[in-house]
Amino acid sequence: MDLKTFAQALPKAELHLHLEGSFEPELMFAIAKRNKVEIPYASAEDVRAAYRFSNLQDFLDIYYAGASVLLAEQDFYDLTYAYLKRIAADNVRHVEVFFDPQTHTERGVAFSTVMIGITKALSDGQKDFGISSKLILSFLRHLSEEDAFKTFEQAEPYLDWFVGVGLDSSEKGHPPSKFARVFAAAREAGLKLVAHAGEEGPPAYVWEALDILKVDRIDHGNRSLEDPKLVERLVKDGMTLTVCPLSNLKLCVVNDLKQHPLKKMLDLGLKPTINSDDPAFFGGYVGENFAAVTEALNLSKAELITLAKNSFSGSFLSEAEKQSWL
Ligand code: ES4
Ligand code: ZN
Repeated sequence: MDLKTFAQALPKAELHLHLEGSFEPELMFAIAKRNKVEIPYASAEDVRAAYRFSNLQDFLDIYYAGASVLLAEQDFYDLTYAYLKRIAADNVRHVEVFFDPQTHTERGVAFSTVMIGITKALSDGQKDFGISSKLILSFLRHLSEEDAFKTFEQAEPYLDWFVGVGLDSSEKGHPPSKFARVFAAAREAGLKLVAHAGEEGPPAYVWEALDILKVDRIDHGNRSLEDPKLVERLVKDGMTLTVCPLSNLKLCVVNDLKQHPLKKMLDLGLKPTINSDDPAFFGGYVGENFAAVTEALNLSKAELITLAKNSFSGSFLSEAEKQSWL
């Protein structure tokens, strides 16, 4: 068996996936049509042709525009179910997915509509594909902390429906410390905490995520490698990094996958995992991310096994559930 086939067949978890980023153009068109919403493209191919980004913000502008066709519970269900159906083929057995409620509530969609549509699909995904799942409510960091607090209040009746909170969207100029109080409130409520940090932002943002937000995982974390003291800290804490290779390539965080820091992270004793981030926009689901780095970085069988194990050990499954995969 070649290494790419081996990687594809490994049981794995995905820990960094934005549901809105799994919105394939064909489904976008179908939902736009049934909701009678106009989109400024003639075809799915046209949409794909627009997916050329030179940085995170370029992508986010198109990502929010695409998400604007999502209105009804069925739309959120279809989006989520399509993702689960697709990743069953990559032998993904567990997922911890982000959703961005503010992207929808800002447009007048009820919080409950988003929540119910997504969770019904997650439950059917468990039944139909045997994929277990957890949901992470992600705050948009370009909006205010007050806005994040409002979202957290709307989420309070649903505290049992999600495992934790995250922080995404435009990183530069929006340091983790901006959300210190709302993360403290989430921690008080017993939730897990994660934050995007060190994707485009400096190592200082990773330090803030650790020391001020007190996160349980770092999403991306690439730029941590610029600071040896930070690397030392992340190793000492056994901190999981949810790394997204094809995303990094598409958003020009790296210029070439051969220069991707994933292998260096493994060599330094860090705990990276491989994830797709926004697969419909970045050219591949988790299986394609595994295949791409296996080739570009010449990963060994042992490294692939470590990466798959990291995905379960870094998850928010119970210790007993983790052990069943390790
Ligand atoms: C995102 Cl790649 C990335 N970075 C930050 N926020 C995001 N939301 C969706 N994808
Ligand atoms: Zn992300």
